[in-house]
Amino acid sequence: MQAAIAAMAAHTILAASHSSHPLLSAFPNPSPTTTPLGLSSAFHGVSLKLPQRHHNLSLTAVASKPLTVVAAAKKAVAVLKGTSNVEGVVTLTQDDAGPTTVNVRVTGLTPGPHGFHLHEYGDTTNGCISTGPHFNPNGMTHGAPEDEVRHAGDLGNIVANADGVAEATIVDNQIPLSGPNTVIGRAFVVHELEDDLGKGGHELSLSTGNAGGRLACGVVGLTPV
Ligand SMILES: [Cu+2]
Ligand SMILES: [Zn+2]
Repeated sequence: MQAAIAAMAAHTILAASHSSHPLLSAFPNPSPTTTPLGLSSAFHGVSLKLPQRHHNLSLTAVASKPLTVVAAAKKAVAVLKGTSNVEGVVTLTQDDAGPTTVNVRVTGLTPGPHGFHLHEYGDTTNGCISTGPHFNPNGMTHGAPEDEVRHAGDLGNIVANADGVAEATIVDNQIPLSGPNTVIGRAFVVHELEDDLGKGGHELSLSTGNAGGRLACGVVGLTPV
């Protein structure tokens, strides 16, 4: 009898670890925001290469230490609000020390591109202004997400459709959910204007991308995996 219970318990543990196994997340997911199709429409520049790298990392990690990878999966969320109708939800997931996947949905925007960044502080006591400058732990100037010289918080632009809805999936290596450069406790900001990615020739191009006012912002907090 005891052996049977032990066997059942072992089976339960095995099933539980399989259901949340990172290997499964490496395969195409039915959710439209995480399919390869969604990625290709949302990415700028190097982003197309990153999902493959993520895939390889997952497989390597699974082969060497499957249980610790499950334990190291991290997830966070930010709810974006402002003084206008603009609002949104941003979710961040990271397995082990791999890149962070950011799923964005913002509504109430004017159609077209809007700068989208992680700012330094999770402080909204004075609205989005008190979130400070772009998160910049390495002392760089402003740039595009695919540039080597960029703020860690530079995530480029999200693009709103004719209905004012912007949806994007961003995969990035500079916004981890743990460690010295964690973005937990910092804030996402969506801007009034397009981020010129440091190349606009404006006096603000190398600090903010001249992206204009802050329409909505939200502090990044941990959420159950
Ligand atoms: Cu910003
Ligand atoms: Zn920046």
